[in-house]
Amino acid sequence: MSKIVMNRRKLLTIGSVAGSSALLSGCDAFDGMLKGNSPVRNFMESTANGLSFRVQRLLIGGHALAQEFTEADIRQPMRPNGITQPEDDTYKALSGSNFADYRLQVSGLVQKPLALSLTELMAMPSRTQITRHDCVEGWSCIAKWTGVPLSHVLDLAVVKSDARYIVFHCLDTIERSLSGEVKYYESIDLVDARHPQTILAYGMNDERLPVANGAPLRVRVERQLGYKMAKYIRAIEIVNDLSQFGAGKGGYWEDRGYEWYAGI
Ligand SMILES: Nc1nc2c(c(=O)[nH]1)N[C@H]1C(S)=C(S)[C@@H](COP(=O)(O)O)O[C@H]1N2
Ligand SMILES: [Mo]
Repeated sequence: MSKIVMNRRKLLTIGSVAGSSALLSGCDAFDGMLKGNSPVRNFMESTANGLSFRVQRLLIGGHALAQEFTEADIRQPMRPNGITQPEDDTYKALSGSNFADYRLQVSGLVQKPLALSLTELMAMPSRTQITRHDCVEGWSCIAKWTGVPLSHVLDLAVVKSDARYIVFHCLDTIERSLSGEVKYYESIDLVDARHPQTILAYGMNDERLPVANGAPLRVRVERQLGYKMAKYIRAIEIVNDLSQFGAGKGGYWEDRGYEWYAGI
């Protein structure tokens, strides 16, 4: 096993710079170096994606765990990024009543569509993990996450055999332009969805998930870059084709050029 990991590390040497594996400690490390639309960064990103998808799936399979850390490694509060305070009326109404009326919708290619309250989600089996979040902007942060494994929710809904992807629909509007409002969305495949560290998190650093970090519910997909980890999740839809959402690339940032498979 360690030999395989070594091989993977070697192969991913270039790619890991974008994901900043192992090298970073604080949130601000690398800030300023990988900003903007630099050709170096673009090269590293595309290399990381092309390599990591093939290498991760072929050499280490779908279920290798991302590194987990200890309490002592949590050196600062989780840095919020992207939308940190949704201005949407629906969101404001839900947060105004402390998410008592929140229901996670689970629909699409399932035998039993679900609508789950936070109380129901929190009563399900839970997993807690201390992991490092790597943003494509070049910073990383270690935090403790608690939530229900996505695989558990998928089993309750009974996923149909032709399903391939999970789409996360979010409550926050990330873009307001002349052509309209765009809500954040993301998607992962069923291998990542059923990964043991993929959780729907409602807790962070032993407290309820703060609004800035995605309350009431955000996904953790620990072997992927930060933009894959949708915050403010309203619904999860199980599908076999991503072309019908947004511009068809599988996520808000993917529709703007980022790779769909952001493995690190
Ligand atoms: N709904 C939603 N999810 C999102 C974003 C966002 O703007 N809206 N930003 C993404 C990006 S780029 C990152 S790095 C992480 C940031 O999570 P954090 O605020 O907990 O640091 O959330 C991701 N998920
Ligand atoms: Mo990010």
